[in-house]
Amino acid sequence: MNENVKAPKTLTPEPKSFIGLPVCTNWAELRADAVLFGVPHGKPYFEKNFPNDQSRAPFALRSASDRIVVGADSVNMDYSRSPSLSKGITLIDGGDIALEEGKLDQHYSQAEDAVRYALKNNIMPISIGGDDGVTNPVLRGLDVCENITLIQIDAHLDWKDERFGEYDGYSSPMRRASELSQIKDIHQIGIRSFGSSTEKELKIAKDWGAQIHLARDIHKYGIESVIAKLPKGGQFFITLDVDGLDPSVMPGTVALAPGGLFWWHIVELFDALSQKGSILGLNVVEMSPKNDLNQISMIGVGRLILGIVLQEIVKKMK
Ligand SMILES: [Mn+2]
Repeated sequence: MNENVKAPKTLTPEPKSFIGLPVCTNWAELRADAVLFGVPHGKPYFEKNFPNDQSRAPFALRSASDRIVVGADSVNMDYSRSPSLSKGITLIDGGDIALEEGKLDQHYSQAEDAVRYALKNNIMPISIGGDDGVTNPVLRGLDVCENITLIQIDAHLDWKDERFGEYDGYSSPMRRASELSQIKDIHQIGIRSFGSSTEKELKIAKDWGAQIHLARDIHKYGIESVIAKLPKGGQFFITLDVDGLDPSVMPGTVALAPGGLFWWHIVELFDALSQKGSILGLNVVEMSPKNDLNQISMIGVGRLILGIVLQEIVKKMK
């Protein structure tokens, strides 16, 4: 277990905090049940691709605040008051991880520090990318915990060892995860696309024991077929690449692939994780504001975040 726990340096959230939450950029003073923070920059494969549109996602998500929840109360206010943010739950906007002098290594290590610092202090980390490269440091920061079941929602397998010499890019997060001692098992949910693995990597993933749940099977047999395979009493960490969802649900992404998960699939999956065990935290990546449609992807992601935080923390308070 890593004992080297440091608070990250973060910047004031722009244009305003997520759903009007209180802001804390000095994490040494952070007291909360959960903290949301941006990690705008994944390591690019080519310099010309930096920065990318995904790096604007924390800004775009916060910009959609007024359409995510009203009065920071219940997400489902029209038909259910509970769970509710007014029940003494502290969710804080922790700002964005800084990018000092363009140093991506430092950006990554601060993202790692942020996750580690939050977990060590019993605060649920909610990291907002950035492209899927961001997932690499986020998962490394989980090393203050053990026996984690990693839940990856994604159209892509992401088991490439490296691409263009980069080992920490957006095609490698599951490969890097498989090397971490804190990751006990991996469930890959919504898989249906191409580009982040070949037959060789697929074999490596299967040999390692990754459980691959194809989107096609989920539509055929229901999300219950996935839920049945998740460990009871599991300690789950969710990494959500929004391209795992169907483009009709989440158009605001880059690597669109037909046939993805629908809204209620993901809601039921998250509810089941909370019922079966505990959710350590959430990482959301690959949101692309320029491809979004009337902010629907940002609204969806915002509501998923609140759903998880509220459900999980209300459960702990009982
Ligand atoms: Mn993907």
